[in-house]
Amino acid sequence: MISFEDVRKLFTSPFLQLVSQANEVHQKYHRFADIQLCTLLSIKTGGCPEDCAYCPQAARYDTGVDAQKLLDVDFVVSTATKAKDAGATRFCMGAAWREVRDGRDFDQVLEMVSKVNDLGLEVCTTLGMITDAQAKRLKEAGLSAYNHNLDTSESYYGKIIRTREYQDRLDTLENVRQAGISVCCGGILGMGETDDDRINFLHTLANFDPQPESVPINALVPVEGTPLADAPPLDPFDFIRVIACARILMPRARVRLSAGRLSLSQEAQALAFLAGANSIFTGDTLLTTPNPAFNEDAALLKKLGVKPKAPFAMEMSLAE
Ligand code: SAM
Ligand code: DTB
Ligand code: SF4
Repeated sequence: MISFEDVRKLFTSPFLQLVSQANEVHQKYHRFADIQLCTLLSIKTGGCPEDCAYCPQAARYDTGVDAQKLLDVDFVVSTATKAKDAGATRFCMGAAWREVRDGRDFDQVLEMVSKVNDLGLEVCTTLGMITDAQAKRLKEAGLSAYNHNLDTSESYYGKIIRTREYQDRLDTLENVRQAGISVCCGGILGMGETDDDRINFLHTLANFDPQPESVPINALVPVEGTPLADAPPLDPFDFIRVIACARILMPRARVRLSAGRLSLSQEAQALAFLAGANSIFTGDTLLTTPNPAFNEDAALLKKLGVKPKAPFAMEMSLAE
């Protein structure tokens, strides 16, 4: 059990000391050359009944994102194939659902999972809340990981989302874990949370047993029409501080520099990698918001001398 005070001590340590410590942990558990490229696809966009204050896909906010139906399996498979050809080794499919409902749409998602898995990509989905039975079906279809974020501290959560409880999130994460699916769980910075909220959020994540295999750290992408449209911009040093803490507290996890990279300079991103981030989303769009252009990311990685991660399927065959 990692104590709240230990997390606070770490979080409040001088910036350079923290980054240096994170870097030491990073070098012990990972290789700098190993930065995983992931591609996101919104398979069901908009029209979500939830009230997440940051989200452009919530139906109740006028954000210009229209509700669409679930995408065709063939379109998804062809997008995943292109992502693989462009060097991605993980393909993440997101749906603007509160929760998964059994039926035709879920069956179609299971088919997508199975076909993307057949391409030799790690396959992740983020579909909202799921039951234990749904988690088992996803696992059987070949799902590698399920993304479900805590987003922030338990006490600040109620200020951001009122249509579900923190405990609902924890229950879904437990269902994912019990089904033998790897857990992808992180949060968003820059929503008006305090340092104590950030410490609390890191404390909760780090005390999951086992810890999450994947921790996406997002900077809020402010979207017009959402309640957080005018949130003040996040200081990149605060972003990197949380990444460094995540690396130290969860040494084996893949810490993902996720949404919000457009507001970070390439130098700030380089510092984030030194502090332990080892994954990015590539492609011009995240789910609905813009992301750095693929060519810019390729140029950045080249400048840094890092090579993308080999597909896990290849790693497995090498290990045999
Ligand atoms: N509906 C599902 C859910 O909420 O779990 C899955 C999709 S939801 C868009 C996935 C995650 O995207 C959210 O948990 C949140 O962390 C992140 N996200 C959404 N809008 C964002 C924004 N404007 N800026 C940063 N991250 C955002
Ligand atoms: C996560 O933590 N970040 C990604 C992924 N999980 C699904 C999503 C970011 C979405 C940003 C807002 C958008 O593009 O709509
Ligand atoms: Fe819906 Fe997910 Fe957006 Fe919340 S974050 S409004 S649940 S799509």
